[in-house]
Amino acid sequence: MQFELMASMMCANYGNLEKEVKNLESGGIDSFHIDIMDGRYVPNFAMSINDMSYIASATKTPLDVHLMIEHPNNNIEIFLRKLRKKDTVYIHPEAEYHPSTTLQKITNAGMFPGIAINPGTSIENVYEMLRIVKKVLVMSVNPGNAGQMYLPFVGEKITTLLKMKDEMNFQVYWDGACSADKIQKFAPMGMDGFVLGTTMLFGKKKPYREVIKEIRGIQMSEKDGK
Ligand code: S6P
Ligand code: MG
Repeated sequence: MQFELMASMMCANYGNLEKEVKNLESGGIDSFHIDIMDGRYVPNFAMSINDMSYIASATKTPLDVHLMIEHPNNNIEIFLRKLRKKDTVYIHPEAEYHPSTTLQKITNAGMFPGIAINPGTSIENVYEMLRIVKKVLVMSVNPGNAGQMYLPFVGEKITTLLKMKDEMNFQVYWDGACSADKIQKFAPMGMDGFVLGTTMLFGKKKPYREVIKEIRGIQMSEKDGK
């Protein structure tokens, strides 16, 4: 069973971002999750375009850019210019008049197009976009902050998406309050990856390598049926 692990960089220590990036990279993280917020679409400001550009320049590991901004179509080129072909850009369809136009821009620039689905948004609302995206980021907390509680009603939507993904050709990723029990339950069902924040990865007083190895160990226990 294979699944990707992404580090939610808004939870990193900005006192030494270079060291954080290197330690996460050598610890075996699969990508860097970059939460960009505008203080309007969500009531917070997290990472900036400068943080994103710095991380893109400091590592060859893919970036997973989660845009929590209104009308990204107005200025998405600013982000796309700084990214590489292997990077992913997620938009929130509710934040855009014509989300498929914005997704097309991401595709044309050579990045993987994705949508983020809020806890309160149904699959039916985004159904047509599932045909054109490569990745779906399911929010299991309301967008805007790290360190929130998992919203259990989202589980049913995730289960449905996992049943649809092969036929419609997209991958499904988890964002928000990811814990061991969630990986244990949803990875065997076909979840492609998990964003790790304060719940599992940051502030653990253990090297990232050790934490990531333990998380990958969850996969082994499942496989071995222990
Ligand atoms: C929330 C954001 C997420 C968080 C992540 C943090 O708006 O999109 O990526 O950074 O959920 O993880 P945790 O374990 O602190 O909830
Ligand atoms: Mg995020």
